[in-house]
Amino acid sequence: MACGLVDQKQIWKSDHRVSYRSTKVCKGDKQMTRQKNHDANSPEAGADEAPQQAQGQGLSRRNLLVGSAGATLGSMVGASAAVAQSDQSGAGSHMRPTASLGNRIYSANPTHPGMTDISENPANVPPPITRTEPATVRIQLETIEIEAHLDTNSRFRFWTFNGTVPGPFQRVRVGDTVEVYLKNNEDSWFAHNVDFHAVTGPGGGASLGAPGPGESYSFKFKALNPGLYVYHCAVAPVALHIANGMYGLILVEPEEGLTSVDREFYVMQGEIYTEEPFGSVGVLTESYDKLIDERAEYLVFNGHVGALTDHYPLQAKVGETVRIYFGVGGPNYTSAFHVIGEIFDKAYLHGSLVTPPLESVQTIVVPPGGSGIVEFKCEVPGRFVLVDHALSRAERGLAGYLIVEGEENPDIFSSLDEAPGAASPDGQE
Ligand SMILES: [Cu+2]
Repeated sequence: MACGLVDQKQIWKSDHRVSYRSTKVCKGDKQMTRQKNHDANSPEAGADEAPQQAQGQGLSRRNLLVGSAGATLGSMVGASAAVAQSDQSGAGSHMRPTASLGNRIYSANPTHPGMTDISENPANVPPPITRTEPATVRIQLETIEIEAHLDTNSRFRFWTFNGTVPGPFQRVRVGDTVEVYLKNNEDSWFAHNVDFHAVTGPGGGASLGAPGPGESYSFKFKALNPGLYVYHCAVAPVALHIANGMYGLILVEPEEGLTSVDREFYVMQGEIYTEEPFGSVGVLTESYDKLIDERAEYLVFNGHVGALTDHYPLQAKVGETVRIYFGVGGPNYTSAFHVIGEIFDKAYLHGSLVTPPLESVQTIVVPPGGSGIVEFKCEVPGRFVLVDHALSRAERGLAGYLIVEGEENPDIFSSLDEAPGAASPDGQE
């Protein structure tokens, strides 16, 4: 089918009360039929017809609201995987599964066998820039819509840059000329583009194009200001494109670069709005009504529930320094980013690298479309939980782990209770 100007509202959901501008889209008719075929072809087609609350999940989560926050959050994610396990086996077991179970589930993608998981590995940060002169840097993005696991027991059609949420971390140097080449995958249903907050120019680059499926566009910009910036799709309705996963970070290094640290990580927070309640089973449907009412069902670090607990926990060793590049794709919720059991030795608020960092900070506030950089030294081993300290959101999926391995440091942290031979309270080795 040829590309044409199509009303997204009709394609995407015919009974919307709200109207928004038409957008150039190809293969519009294919989309309606594809959704049906897609479900019918799925091995889980029966379950897909009527997503339902996973039995026992609500109870499990309530029962876990005891003990330390770290134990609660950790158990919560384990419980989620346990529900999926019982759903698949019919055994009804609520035993805590191993992390490898989560990996296996997320790796099974019946509709896109070549794609295993949309979560971006937080360790995927390009190395620091060592050159001392400006250069021309090419950024290649492909917008890909892909159905993948949202939780261990549900799937969702994510909209992505390069197949991951968040999209790939970009690293340039102030003064660089950045060439952006964006291709929209031919199997997309919608038009997409990109707005880099690091751009000085209309729309951050989004005003220059909105390619339909199989189309491309490109632009260039000069990186004038150092800092950590969000990028996102800006095709209307922009909030929907962001909610479905179209966001990432670009770091513009200052001339002198950043201080050296042992580990750098890339973490982004987002909301997902589904018609079905949190914890439902099957292929979930996006909800425009909940989106405009800002009533998210899921909140996630790096794309899906469990991404930074089951799948890609951050890992470091005692004595190492850690830097986290943190951003909020949103589209709507401001984050109170906190790492339970750590203090940020330095916090570059709002991603500013020309303003001196705050020192010794517990929690940073990061608005949608904003960022923050935090640095700290890992003094003691253990499991440290990444959260938005608006902690109700942890019950909707928003948690990650930093696993620090190494020698205990009792001068800094130790129990005062004598408990020879007893396991540690949260089950860590
Ligand atoms: Cu988009």
